[in-house]
Amino acid sequence: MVVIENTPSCHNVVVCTLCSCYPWPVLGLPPVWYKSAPYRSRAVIDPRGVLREFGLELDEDVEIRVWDSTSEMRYLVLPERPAGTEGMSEDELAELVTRDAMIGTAKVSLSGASR
Ligand SMILES: [Co+2]
Repeated sequence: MVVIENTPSCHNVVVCTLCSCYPWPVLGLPPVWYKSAPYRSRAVIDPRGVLREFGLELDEDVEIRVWDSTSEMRYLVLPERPAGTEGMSEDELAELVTRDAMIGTAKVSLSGASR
């Protein structure tokens, strides 16, 4: 398993174009949309558009990298730390992290789980 880090200039998204490979030991069962044909094909062709449909609008100057999972290689996104969390403990930060943030279809926000 490989963990890829989101930064202010680069956002990572995980997909499995072939089937539905997923880091299930860490994240549990994949959401239904992860296994859907539209997500699997469009995440590669139009990642910015797909993220927009998830409610995630990224600036044009933010690079989007799409990681295609296989049975040998699974990816997990390390979300970007949101502003205003400087004084928070590791446990408090962990509570902000959502499943979707670790797939890359959401960011971590101070308001917690947004979906
Ligand atoms: Co697969």
